Amino acid sequence: MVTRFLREKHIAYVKSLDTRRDELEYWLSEHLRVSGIYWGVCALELMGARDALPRDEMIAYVKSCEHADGGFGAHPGHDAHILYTLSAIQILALQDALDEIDADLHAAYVCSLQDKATGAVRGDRDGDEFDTRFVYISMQALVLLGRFRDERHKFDIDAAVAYIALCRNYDGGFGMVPGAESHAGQIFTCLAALAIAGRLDEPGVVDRDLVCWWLSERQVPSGGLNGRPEKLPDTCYSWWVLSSLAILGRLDWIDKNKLREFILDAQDDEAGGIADRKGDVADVWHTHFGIAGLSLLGFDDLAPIDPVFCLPVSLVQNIRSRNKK
Ligand code: GRG
Repeated sequence: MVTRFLREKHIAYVKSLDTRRDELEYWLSEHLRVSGIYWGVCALELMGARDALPRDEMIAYVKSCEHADGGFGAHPGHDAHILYTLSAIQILALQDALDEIDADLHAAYVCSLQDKATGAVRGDRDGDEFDTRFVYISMQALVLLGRFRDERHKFDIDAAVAYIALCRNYDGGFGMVPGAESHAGQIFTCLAALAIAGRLDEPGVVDRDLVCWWLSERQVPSGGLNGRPEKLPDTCYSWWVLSSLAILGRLDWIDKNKLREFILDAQDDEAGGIADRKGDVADVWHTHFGIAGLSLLGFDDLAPIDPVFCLPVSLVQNIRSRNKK
């Protein structure tokens, strides 16, 4: 059983990811490369290793994924999608390089994806996939760009909140679209979107006791958290469940020490990185969300993370004070 946080190994693991170009996995993950960089860079920042990756090269790569009519793809030549647009903007924010892009261009792209009749947000211009993830992503992207509640960009916050309310279920949770099963990941996106909009207390939307009961029920005897009933625990829910509880001020509704044990035991004690659970192969997604969970729990001397933005608290504070000016 691994009982110590392996900081140096994880830093080395994240740094190694970009040098593995001879491995099949590197090429198989091209479709989500920009998000992979956000996960890696954010994890490094939480571990106090901001300079571990080459900044200029990273910024140039992100900009090579930019589309002239707004938005970012996952890799150069890939279509723009809201998922990668947020990751690109988050990386630039983490590198203090947001002034290298045209904020109005990307804010216009994000706003163009909202269906003003329902408040829902589609993932890309050509598709018809709507998902509560995209509502949250639009709001976070607009805040980072300094264009939230900006008269030049029409994002209908009331309609978005009404759409989220429609996605609420009888068990207090939220799903991907109206009528879809509650899932911890979607609960995070809905609560975080409501938090950004300042509407967590919207009448009839968030039943704090009920949803926090549902979330705390996600902890299984091993200490790990699952994303919905009867599913296996997975390190990434150390973020989706915990951040939701943190947004509602109920982090103490789970056993923190047992969860830490579960996350630490999923570490690869040779090559570094964290897996979904003990014995599985580590990857950058679980490494990031495992470390983000430990940060929320206040363990292992990690930089504090903001539960709404999934970015370091210090960065979110800077962005908020910049937006106030
Ligand atoms: C900036 C933190 C941040 C997020 C951006 C992408 C996104 C917005 C949110 C994703 C929320 C979400 C739905 C997370 C869950 C992802 C996941 C592990 C899905 C797996 O679902 P299943 O059904 O797995 O395959 P289970 O665990 O239910 O068996």
